[in-house]
Amino acid sequence: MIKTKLDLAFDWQAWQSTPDDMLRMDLLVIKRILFDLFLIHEFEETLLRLYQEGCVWGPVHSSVGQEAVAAASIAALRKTDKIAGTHRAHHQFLAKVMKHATPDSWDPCREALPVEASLAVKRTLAEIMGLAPGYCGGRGGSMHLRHAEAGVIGTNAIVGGGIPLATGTAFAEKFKHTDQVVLCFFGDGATNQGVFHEACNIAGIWNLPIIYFVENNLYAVATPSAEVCAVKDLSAHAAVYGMNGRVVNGMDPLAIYAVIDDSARSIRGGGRSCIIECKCYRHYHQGGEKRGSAFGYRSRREEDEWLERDALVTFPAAVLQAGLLEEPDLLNLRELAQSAMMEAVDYCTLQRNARIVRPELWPRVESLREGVRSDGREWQGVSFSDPETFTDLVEMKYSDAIAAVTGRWLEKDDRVVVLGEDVANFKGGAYGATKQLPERFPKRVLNTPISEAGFAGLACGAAMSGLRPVVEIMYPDFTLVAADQLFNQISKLRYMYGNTTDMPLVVRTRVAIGCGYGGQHSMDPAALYALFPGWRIVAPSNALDYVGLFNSAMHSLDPVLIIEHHSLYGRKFPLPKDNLDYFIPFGKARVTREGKDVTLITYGCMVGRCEKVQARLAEKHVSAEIIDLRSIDFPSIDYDLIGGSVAKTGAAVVVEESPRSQSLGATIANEVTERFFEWLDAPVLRLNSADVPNPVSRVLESAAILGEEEIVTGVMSAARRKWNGDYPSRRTEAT
Ligand SMILES: Cc1ncc(C[n+]2csc(CCOP(=O)(O)OP(=O)(O)O)c2C)c(N)n1
Ligand SMILES: [Mg+2]
Repeated sequence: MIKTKLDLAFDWQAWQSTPDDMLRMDLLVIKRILFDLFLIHEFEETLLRLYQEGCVWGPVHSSVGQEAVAAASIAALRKTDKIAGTHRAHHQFLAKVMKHATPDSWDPCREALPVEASLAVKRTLAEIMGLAPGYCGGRGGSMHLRHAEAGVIGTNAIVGGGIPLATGTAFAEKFKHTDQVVLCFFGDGATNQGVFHEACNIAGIWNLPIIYFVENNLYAVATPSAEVCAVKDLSAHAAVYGMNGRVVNGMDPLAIYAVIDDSARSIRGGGRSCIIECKCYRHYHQGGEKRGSAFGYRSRREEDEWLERDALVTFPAAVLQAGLLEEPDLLNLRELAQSAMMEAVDYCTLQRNARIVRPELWPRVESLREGVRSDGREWQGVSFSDPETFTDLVEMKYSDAIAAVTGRWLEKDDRVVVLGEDVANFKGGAYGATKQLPERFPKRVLNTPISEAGFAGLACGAAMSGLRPVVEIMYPDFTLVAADQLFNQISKLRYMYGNTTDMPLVVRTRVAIGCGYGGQHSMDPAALYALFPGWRIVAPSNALDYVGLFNSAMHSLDPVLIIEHHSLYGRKFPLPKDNLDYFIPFGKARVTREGKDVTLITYGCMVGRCEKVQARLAEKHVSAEIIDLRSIDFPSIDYDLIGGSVAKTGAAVVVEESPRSQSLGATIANEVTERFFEWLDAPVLRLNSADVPNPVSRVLESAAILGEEEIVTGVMSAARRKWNGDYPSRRTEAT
């Protein structure tokens, strides 16, 4: 056996400053770092007092102990660079908004605080207190801060959840050929989350302009980092993602500044992304004002040692010792920070017998439901088509129509990018849905790693940063692998960030029920996505609808799920010749077949199955009206059309291919009953496939799937109940 020792091609360094570095630093930068240090500290201590006084609702994860990390790292960025943070992000947020609100030439030792900067402190406090003047109108609070103009993409309360978004922003910046860098902050705990690794992998292969910055404060709540990670230095992870790794002391502002400055420069010049680990300490417990030792997971001695090393003590002392500033300068800086904070407290609170929140600053309760989705401004001036009126039609396969309309968008909108597994292989994806697009748009149709959470989250960040991603999730079941990104992030962030972002992305996925692929490849995802109201969902039952709904999806400022079905892929449908640009509105269903006895409410591939059943029902003297819902997220279901139909037929059956427990039907049936009870002559019936994970065996699978025969039987029973047990045939004869 020949064993050869292998080396990782990995540039790994620890950085530490020397007294000489201090002398080489720009004095203005030192003053700014000092000011930010004092301001962040003052802010956090004041916030904890407000919290104890009952003025702050929700947790306060203070950054006391980690002030220098944010102050120095953000000092090394440009104003236009972006940052993302976590549940513990007041320090980063404040440093970035202050950078935005002050001129680069502002000298905090000599000049007053600019008005915009004073307002930035006030608005940051207001947001954390849940007040209307906050950057997200109080919707986000302490853990979900966003200020896009200042370059704060957003902070995130899901540990690790924001990392793919930040990576998506870096992707967008590279795609747009800017030279901006993203600094993505997170804790040691987040490095054990899968999305951290998925995002790093994508950033590594695409060499994205991002710095992953681990604030390793040694604990995740009360769990020591060493107990949950076998690697001592977390930047070692960089080795496997083709990145550079750096370690720096969080109490050494000069080293932090230098390492960020160096990394950002290198990235702007096309160099590798990197993972920087900053060893630091939070002096308090996870949240609130007690020390960690009060909970027994660390010792007072350890805490006291870190307090002695605290940058808030050591850095000003080093600046004095170097003779760069005098004691009165430091006093000035401290007073400036304190007065900015006092003004912010006065802005947000009143001192009566006790301190209270200024009542006039609470958000309007009437605004509660605003901002879950776009206000619809994107639809002004858009004219919609009724495809029934089209003449001059040509035949096209459903899958070719997907590729054609996607290609049309790639052609006409340079913000569009297509992402997914194998989308650029086989000349157009595993099932032809991107046919010919890889060769026409090689830089915009991109194969991703098998990394659903990573690329769904990347699309989220990219959409928030001005791109229009189209993401293919190969099988809907894989949604569950990316659930946090799709549901906690994509669906909720517009609302949580106070309607300060749009989320224009499209997810396409192809249902494969009926292919023998089994229980992990046979999901109808409609009901799952419908649980999260940020999502719009369409399920085009034919190519004509596909094109019109795809166009609306691409134009929408909300995330849209397009549910395709394998049984439609190979079928040909009419399409207007030379016109792939028409829009079909969301929320408009269609009667595909008229009838007078019972309304079948359905969508997607079941439309065709119901149409086939209609003839068999007619033989049994039951006349069925078929409604193709098209839009199937709950707020978009076209109850006007359904109501009109039910008023005529007096009976409704919801027909879905999904198992009963994973279907939209319960909600639809309930709404129809509540809204149209007086018109109903029978309870609303639901027909679904069997409640089992789809079995592979051909016999079992076809027994599981709701087939024509069962639809006939189900609809007949609805008709019988409508006619009080009379057989439809007798009733028909009688009328
Ligand atoms: C996915 C997820 N799991 C658990 C939590 C609960 N939680 C909030 S903060 C935290 C610790 C995070 O530790 P770390 O990443 O080291 O950041 P630090 O708090 O030390 O800044 C945990 C477990 C969460 N918010 N999200
Ligand atoms: Mg930690």
